[in-house]
Amino acid sequence: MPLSTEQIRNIAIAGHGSTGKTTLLEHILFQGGVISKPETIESGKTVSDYGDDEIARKISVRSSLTHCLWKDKKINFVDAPGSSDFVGEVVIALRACESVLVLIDAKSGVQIETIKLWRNLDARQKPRMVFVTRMDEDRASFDAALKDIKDKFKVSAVPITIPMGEGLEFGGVIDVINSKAYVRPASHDQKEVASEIPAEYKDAVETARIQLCEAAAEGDDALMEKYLDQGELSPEDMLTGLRGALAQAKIVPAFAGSGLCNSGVTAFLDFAASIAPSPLSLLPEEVTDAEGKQATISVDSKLPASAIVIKTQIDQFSGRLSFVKVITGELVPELDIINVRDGRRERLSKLYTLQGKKLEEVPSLPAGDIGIIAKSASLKTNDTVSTYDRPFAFASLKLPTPVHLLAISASNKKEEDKLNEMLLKAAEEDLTFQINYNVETKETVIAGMGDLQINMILDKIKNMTKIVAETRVPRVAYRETITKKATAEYTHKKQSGGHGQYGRVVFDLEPLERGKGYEFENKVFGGAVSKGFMPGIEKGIHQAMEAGILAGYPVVDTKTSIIDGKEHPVDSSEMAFKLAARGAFREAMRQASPVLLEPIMNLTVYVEEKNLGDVMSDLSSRRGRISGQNPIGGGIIVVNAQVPQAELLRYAIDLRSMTSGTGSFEVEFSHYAPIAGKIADDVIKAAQAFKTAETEEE
Ligand SMILES: Nc1nc2c(ncn2[C@@H]2O[C@H](COP(=O)(O)OP(=O)(O)OP(=O)(O)O)[C@@H](O)[C@H]2O)c(=O)[nH]1
Ligand SMILES: [Mg+2]
Repeated sequence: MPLSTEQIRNIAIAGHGSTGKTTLLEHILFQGGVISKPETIESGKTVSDYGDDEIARKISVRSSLTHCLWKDKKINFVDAPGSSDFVGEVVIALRACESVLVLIDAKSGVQIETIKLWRNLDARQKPRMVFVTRMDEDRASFDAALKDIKDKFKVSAVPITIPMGEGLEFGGVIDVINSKAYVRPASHDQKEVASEIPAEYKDAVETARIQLCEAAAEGDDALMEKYLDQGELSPEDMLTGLRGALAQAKIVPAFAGSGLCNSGVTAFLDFAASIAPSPLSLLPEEVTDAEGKQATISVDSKLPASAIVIKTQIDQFSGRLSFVKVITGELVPELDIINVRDGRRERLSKLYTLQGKKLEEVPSLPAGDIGIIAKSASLKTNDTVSTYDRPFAFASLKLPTPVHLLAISASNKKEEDKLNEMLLKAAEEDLTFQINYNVETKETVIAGMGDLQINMILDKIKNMTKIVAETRVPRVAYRETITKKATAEYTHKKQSGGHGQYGRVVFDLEPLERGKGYEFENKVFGGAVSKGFMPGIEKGIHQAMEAGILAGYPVVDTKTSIIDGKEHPVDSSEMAFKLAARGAFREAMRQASPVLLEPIMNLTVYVEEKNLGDVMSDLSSRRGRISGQNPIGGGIIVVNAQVPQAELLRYAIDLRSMTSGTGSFEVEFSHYAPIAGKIADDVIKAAQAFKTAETEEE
């Protein structure tokens, strides 16, 4: 029987780096009967971390899709990486899943990436559960972890399981709802089996049960009445209450366990299969139709088919894989769909699901499911595929803007094109990685979330193609402008023998407001220069503005008025006036007190309270102007500042080392501002040095 939407559960596994997400998932897949032997990160053979780069570095780099069947449900698990460099992959996992299992290390408690994740989940009103893992390790404490959650997030997580012993004494967990104990298996490759609750834990279970009943009744008036009347709730009532409260993200169920010991996995799966939100409980999706009108649409299997491409992976063996989340109807092989982005029609071929890297063909993908369309060259991440007569597009992934910029070139100049091609491919797979050519600085600039992500991309390219890339701090796109009005004249004259050249112009040059760019006015009276030469004159001004007289940066925000000039009946031409205009502009600029302008950025820094002082004094040493600092919960302060771009070129790395990896930031262009003194002199010197180097190379 094909799967129905009601049978599907999608759960993202996320949390701070190295908490044990991939290890827990491996044991979920083992307990769920997908694999017969669970592997470890150290063996490099886990289902989820299968990429060469993941195996080599022993970390997750990409979100991977797996699933298991449990109690007639198909539970899709999307295992997200924990490092902040791969936050784009976390966004993909959250887009695909109705609920999130947040992993917390029982020794370390809530860590910074988890705080950031939680904020993200709050913004999306995403239901979440927490799994306090690594209970087997020394100093592990379930209660301390729950207290940390309460302190940092101001919510009480309600235990669904409680541990039997902790740390080196950790002996397994008790499922409070179903009143079963699961003794920690003797080794991680043995299955968990249920047993009676040991007498010594009866009281603790009773306390946890009361807490659960209260949590279940809390959001449901009828249940609350029943609970107050009868003093307890049946397991069925408890499940109903918890299901409703979790779907609305009103409670946070908590589990204890250890991925590596295969402990606490069964109770979690039982809970997930019966209580985790189904796709039908998803908040309605926002859509935009062809006329730009906004609407919403909910997951519904009876409507025509529509799905969003949430991820593109170009796999060495399987080719191009488009991960889709089906929202309405059903995708089936041979279905004719429209790609809403360009209106192109396409016939689907086979459909798949994934277990890590292993493709498994499926007869259909129902509404709510996550699956794979393979080898479709035209599909891109964020595309909507649809069989609607009047198709609409789903909202795109909300990805952070890459903040770490590097100029890049191939060590071997002949490989430049191939390198660019590979970088473009990488950018297609990872939307938090971008590549652009900066015409002002004449550099190819790549942008990502951090060094780790960029190095992994470059390593992969090197492994596949042998191309070695060189990266360096990118040049800043300075500009030049003037600060006062000036008048200048220039005559271009070449009249020695044959057809000569003659043009003379007199210019007024004046500053314009910042951001106005360029204006030109013809103020010539009495036809001293004919109208026909004006286009040539404007071309000359443009040419002069491309490279200013201070350091060769583009000139902006000036108005040039031609007030007089002279032409020759035979020797004047468009070319002659172009050269005259260029000369006059440069001369006028020289007299108009030219200055350099530098880009100023709006910077938003997220930092833990304890690092605030360091971050603030560092910002002032970067010529930053701080405009605000506000606590946003979880001990995190947001600092807003305006800082010159030149001071932020290595900020992704510096902030990390200043805050032991806990700080993060966002940055966007604000405006151009003048610079003077030593700072300007240094820019001019650097530009001259660059020009000399360039000339020598030629
Ligand atoms: N003792 C113990 N070690 C664990 C447990 N879970 C994971 N580990 C170890 O912790 C390390 C990190 O585990 P991963 O499963 O890769 O953690 P992760 O959260 O998936 O890491 P990223 O995806 O890279 O963020 C590995 O060395 C695991 O063997 C656990 O329950 N107990
Ligand atoms: Mg992992």
